[in-house]
Amino acid sequence: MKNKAALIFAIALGLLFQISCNTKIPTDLTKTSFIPVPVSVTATGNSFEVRESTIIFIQEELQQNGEYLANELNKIAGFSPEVITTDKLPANGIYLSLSEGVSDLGDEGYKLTIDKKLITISANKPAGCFNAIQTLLQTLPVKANLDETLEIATGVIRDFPEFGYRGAMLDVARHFFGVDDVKRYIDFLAAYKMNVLHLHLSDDQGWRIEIKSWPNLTTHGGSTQVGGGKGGFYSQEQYSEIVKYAQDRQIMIIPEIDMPGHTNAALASYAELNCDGKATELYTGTEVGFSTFCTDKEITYKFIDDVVRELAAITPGSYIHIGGDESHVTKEEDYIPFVNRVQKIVVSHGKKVVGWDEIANATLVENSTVQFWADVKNTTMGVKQNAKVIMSPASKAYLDMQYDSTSTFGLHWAGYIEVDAGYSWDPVTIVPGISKENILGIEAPLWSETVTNMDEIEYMVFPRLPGYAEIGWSASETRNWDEYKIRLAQHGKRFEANKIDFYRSALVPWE
Ligand code: TNX
Repeated sequence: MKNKAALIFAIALGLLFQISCNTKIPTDLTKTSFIPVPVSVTATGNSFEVRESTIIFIQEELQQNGEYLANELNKIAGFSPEVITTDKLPANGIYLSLSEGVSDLGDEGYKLTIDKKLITISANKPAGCFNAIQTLLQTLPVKANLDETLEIATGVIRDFPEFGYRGAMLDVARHFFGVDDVKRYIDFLAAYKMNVLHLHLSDDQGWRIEIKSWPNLTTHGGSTQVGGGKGGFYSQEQYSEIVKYAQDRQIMIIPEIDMPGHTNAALASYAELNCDGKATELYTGTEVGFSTFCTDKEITYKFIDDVVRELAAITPGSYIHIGGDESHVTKEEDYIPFVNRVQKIVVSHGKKVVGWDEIANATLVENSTVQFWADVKNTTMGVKQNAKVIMSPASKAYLDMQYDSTSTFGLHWAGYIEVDAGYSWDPVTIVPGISKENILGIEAPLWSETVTNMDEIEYMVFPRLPGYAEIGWSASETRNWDEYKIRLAQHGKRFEANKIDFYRSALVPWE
């Protein structure tokens, strides 16, 4: 009997101890593992508690942000705070505002002030407010236990990005990924304040966007993929749904139609696009550089004009990507006038051109952007023509490169990219002779020859993506692998809670 009482006492004590450990209240904001690391974090030693009764007050223009935050808090805590529009600073709750006094923080910067009773977000634009919300969410668990109180350490964060372009690419042509997968990919980007998703919509193996004036592109050209699966495509309606989902998360979609090479899916769908007038067979292999549009047929340009017109009409972002890479079977004397003419088509539909670095061999029109992936000479040539550059060095930023020789998926033609190598480079010094003013920012492309489903996407993307986000957001002098890997390790439990199938690199001290 006495023993039993002692046992109960011991269990009770143990429980109490566990509860008090679980509910340890955070009071030092500087201890939070933010990625990307903010410009400045100051702690004030107290804490704010998020409760069911916490109200989100918003200025009118921030409706979207307010609803997003309420929805995210619902996912974490199982309750959805009320969102109320007001112009007056409230005494309690969370207040999202577009205010003066932060003009030095730019379009995407923000000030986040956490006091005992009130959290205030001040930004110049909704994009800044959205970024502040991501910072705030990183102070909370991804999913709270029922008995847990949601406490946030108090303090002040001032923050703004180093580069305006922080992107990732998804190749939906080699393997097709449906709308829900793309939305999940967008959520990954949003969580780390990335603001561009480049969709590689066409290649030799598949055409993935409905073009109403050329319907065979998708019915035939979209009907397979690498390895011979059934492929797929987005209707224009589905594409618009993706665009809207991205827009609500401050992410711009850049659609790519790769040409004049990487075009077998189109060439198989329409015989008249081939120089010999014969449609090619569909292709399910992984070779590159064997296909080309017929650059001296007029119908080719009528086709491109139709495609770009329809695509521009459903793309609110300012860019159309024209590919231009690895056109090994297009003669140089054909490639250059082709790119020159296609740039004009894009501009005539009100969009700016982006192309892989090869397009710098042509005469670039004003506002064209060159995406560096492999060739320093091309990129330098682009800058000499006043083009801006997006940095996607294959040996550093390609999400389809294997981590090491034991990786199950991925390629290694540009080398292995362990998590430290993916993190430790500077976009400004990667191409000699160009400077920061020439660079829009960075993009990490995921090519999908070897990647067939969401789990495999996640394995290649995590944990490298947060590192690319930090390279785009945080100044190079503030970045240091030994310090970063500790913060990254803390995000392991966030990946787990989000059911992200990530690569547990031995270089990161996961908990
Ligand atoms: C090169 S990068 C390509 C793609 C491949 C990729 C595989 C670039 C502009 N072209 O067609 O998918 O390598 O890593």
